[in-house]
Amino acid sequence: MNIEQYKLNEYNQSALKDHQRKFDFIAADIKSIEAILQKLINFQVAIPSWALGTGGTRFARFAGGGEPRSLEEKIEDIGLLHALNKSSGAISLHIPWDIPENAAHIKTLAAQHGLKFDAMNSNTFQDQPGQQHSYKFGSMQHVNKAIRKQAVEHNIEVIKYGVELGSKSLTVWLSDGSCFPGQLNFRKAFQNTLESLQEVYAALPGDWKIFVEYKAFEPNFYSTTVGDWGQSFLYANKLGNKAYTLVDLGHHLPNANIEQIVALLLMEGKLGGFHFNDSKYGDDDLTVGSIKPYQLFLIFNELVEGMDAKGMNHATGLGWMIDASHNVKDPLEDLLQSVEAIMITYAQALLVDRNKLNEAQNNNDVVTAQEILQQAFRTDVRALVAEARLRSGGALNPLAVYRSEKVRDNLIKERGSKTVATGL
Ligand code: LRH
Ligand code: MN
Repeated sequence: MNIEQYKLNEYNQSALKDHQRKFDFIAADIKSIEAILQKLINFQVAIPSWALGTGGTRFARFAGGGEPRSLEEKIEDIGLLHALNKSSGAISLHIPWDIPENAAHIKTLAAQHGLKFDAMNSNTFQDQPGQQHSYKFGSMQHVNKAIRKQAVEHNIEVIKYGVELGSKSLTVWLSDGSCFPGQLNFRKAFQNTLESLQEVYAALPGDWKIFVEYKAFEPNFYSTTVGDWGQSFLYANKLGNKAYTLVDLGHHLPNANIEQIVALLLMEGKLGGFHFNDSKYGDDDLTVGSIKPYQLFLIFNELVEGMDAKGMNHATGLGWMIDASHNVKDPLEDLLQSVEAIMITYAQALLVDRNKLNEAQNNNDVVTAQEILQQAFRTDVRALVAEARLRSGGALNPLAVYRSEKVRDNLIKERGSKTVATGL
């Protein structure tokens, strides 16, 4: 379903006066307003192809209807998100859930929606129909060389699809691990996984990156072979300078200081990208900023500080991706909320007075340091983010337009109420 530009302009026109008042109010206090607006306009978040349908748990899945039945329809849905917020200009594909049968056609269709292909994702955490060897006891860690070989070949195949689509990176998340003490030799599992990743690394095109995604637990519940940032960092260092770590916010043990992890990985030049989501307990894959918005702000605060310290371009220096699953919300509304939360938090981090913060830190003035951070976090930057959208041709209020245009109802009319999208 498309939303015509003239329609967007009409919605914006009716909201313009109110927006202008709010924008003028916040702009009055911000010296580098144009530079900040340009950074927001340039910042694009990749949408996961596996999160356009209704998610579920082992207990139940409550289908929402109108779900995309093909990669083409997934590109249409992401194209609609991007038309509304002009900040969703990339897709992250998961193979084999979204194999581009005709890559040239898929690439053209995506380009027509202003979309690029971000990191490709391999899948050796499920057995596919007709697959020779099972990944029940792991893939790259497996004690059996033939199964490790199968996993390596799959990842090389995923790279091939990515090259055809213009992607420049591969994310490897391994569910490998163990459920009981004694089941696994940790050292051998590490060595097998490293050797397998080295074979995939050797197959990477010169200008590609590989992201090693870590996760504390699930689906294994005693050990995970890439279980935390330290292990991912170890692999990335041993693999080479095209290998980086990937931080999925939901993959940490409770109360982990993720902003400190991010600061150190960035300092070491080994932070490759993010899977943004939020969680209260485990890998809940909830809407970004819906549970711990201050933690997300502290993470973006470290990102802006660390990237500026290295002279990195905020928009292109790291892989910005969402990884979510929608059990009770309309997937597209949930993704609109997640992108909005990311843009708001990035804008707040850009408002932090770094010189004053540096001075307070050097004076061990703890109170002032906290006040400087919370001044930014407590600043309502929504009009700033809306202005960036307006200047990019997007909607001042994407969610309101999505609802007013009855997008989900139209998708159900077009696709039916029982369609099931591939993915989680
Ligand atoms: C694992 C994970 C990984 C994806 C999968 C869909 O929990 O975060 O990034 O492959 O979700
Ligand atoms: Mn993830």
